[in-house]
Amino acid sequence: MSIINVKRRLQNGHTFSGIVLLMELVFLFLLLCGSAEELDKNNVDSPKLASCSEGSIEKLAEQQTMTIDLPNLPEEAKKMEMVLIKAGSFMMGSSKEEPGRTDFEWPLHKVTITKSFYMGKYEVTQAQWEAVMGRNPSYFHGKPNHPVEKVPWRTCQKFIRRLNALGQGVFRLPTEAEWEYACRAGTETQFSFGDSAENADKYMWWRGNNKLDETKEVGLKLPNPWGLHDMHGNVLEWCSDRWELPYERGTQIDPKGPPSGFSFFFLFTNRVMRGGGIGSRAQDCRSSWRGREQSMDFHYSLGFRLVREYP
Ligand SMILES: [Ca+2]
Repeated sequence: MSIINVKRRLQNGHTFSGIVLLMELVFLFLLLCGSAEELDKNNVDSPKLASCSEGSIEKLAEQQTMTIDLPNLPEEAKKMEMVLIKAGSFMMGSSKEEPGRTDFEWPLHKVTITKSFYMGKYEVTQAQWEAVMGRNPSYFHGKPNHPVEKVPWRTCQKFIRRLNALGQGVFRLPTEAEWEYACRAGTETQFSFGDSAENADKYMWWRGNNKLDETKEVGLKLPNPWGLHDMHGNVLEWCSDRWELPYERGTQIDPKGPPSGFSFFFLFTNRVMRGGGIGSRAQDCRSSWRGREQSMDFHYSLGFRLVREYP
């Protein structure tokens, strides 16, 4: 780990356990004072996806992409674009023989996604966050088309509530299964661009091509087969699921993670993050890689992308 990396981690709380413990004590105080209801509003489980009737299926081909109109987004800023991801099945996780595999990855198993959904073509940018929230928390602030970072999972829920209030659809974080389904885009290789990291520079920002350990403008690298950019690398991406250790499991239908769970500090749940980031090794940007952070944690290489429910 480089000196600059260590310095940023100390500044930005990648493992700021002391601060988290203090915040959890504050949470406990609020809980005792009866204020937990407000916090519970942030603890949004994966909501049900919108149903997709047979009639509406016919419209899928006509609505492969859509652009979300954010009222306060500067004209020159990158628009919030969504790509239609059609329902289907895939093999989630990795085989035990896959190079670079970690014990946190799911064993290979079949997953069926029963409802089509829209996925963000890019990670949510600083300008998009600011248009909705009125401020920009990013460590690399002042770069409107870079991904927003330093956004705790819980604050992302606040962003999503405000976005939903604009009346342009129902937005949420992707489930871990939706994220991997969209990342793989029909592929079964280590990356959506193959098994070799030799081509990684064409498709992702990671430790190997980002010596300064800085985020990059979204969409500069080639997309995956379904048109999504930066699924591998740039910022790590929050998913809606609570963290759970992997185990052998049979076929899953729309898995959403465990209904409850607690972190080491017992109050704030660990949530799943995917895709690797600017400081990650290539193998930690593979489609099946998975990691976790506490829902109040934040980091300069941890952001998110959105799902918009279909239609
Ligand atoms: Ca990413």
